Amino acid sequence: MSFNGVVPAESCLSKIPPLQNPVFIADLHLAADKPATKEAFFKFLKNDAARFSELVILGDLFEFWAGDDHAPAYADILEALKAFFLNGHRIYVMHGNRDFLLGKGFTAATGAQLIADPIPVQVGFDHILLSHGDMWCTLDPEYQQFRATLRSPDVQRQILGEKLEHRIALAGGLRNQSAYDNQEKSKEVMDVVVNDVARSVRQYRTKIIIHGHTHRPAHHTHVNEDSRFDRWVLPDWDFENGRSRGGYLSFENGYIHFGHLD
Ligand SMILES: [Mn+2]
Repeated sequence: MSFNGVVPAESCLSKIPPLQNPVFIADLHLAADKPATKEAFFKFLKNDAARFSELVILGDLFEFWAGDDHAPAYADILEALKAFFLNGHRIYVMHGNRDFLLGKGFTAATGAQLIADPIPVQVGFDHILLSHGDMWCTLDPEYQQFRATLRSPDVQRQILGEKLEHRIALAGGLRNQSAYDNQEKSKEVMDVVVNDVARSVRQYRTKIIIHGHTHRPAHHTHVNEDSRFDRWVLPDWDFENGRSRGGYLSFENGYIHFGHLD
């Protein structure tokens, strides 16, 4: 069976209207077998996100998404997003390296809009560059090659032409391989290369970056010879087995803040 529709790589907006009052999250890695993390997300939508006009998800909302026909496995999450959307919030979702196959079926089910990686946005009076972050993990050329392949529309068309079970098996294999590879790789290799972030800062004429992916939440101020920029890194989420790791970034009254979940 061949897939003739518009593939996820071709479904992302590269420009969005200015954000008024956004909240940012990333790397929740939601899955059916992570009930506590899902519950934390539902609580976040009700208690924390409700006061923001825009919810911006910077990749890896899902542990893995094998294509929009995988949606029934995540029905409760899609419903929660749809309810949040119907309450008058805008939802923007960026592809991560685990859910790069989110497409038109996902956006139709939730009211969310897919955004390109990276994407410059105006927030209040600031210009901010948003990214999942893995594009700057350039000390790992193998990973970058792999990433480029999976983001190619032709490759995506081919993958989505496979049966769902095959895609789920493929994704499982990739995750095991990546967990194995990551054990072998040094911490440095798994982080972003600041010089490459700085290049994007110059290209997009921004002073503020928000990204996820590295699971190293922090606020860095980087000073180069000719430039200075702020890099905010989102936390990943994990509430299983008594853990309580997670959080968000918000932009309120001209300031970016880390927000903690109750
Ligand atoms: Mn990631």
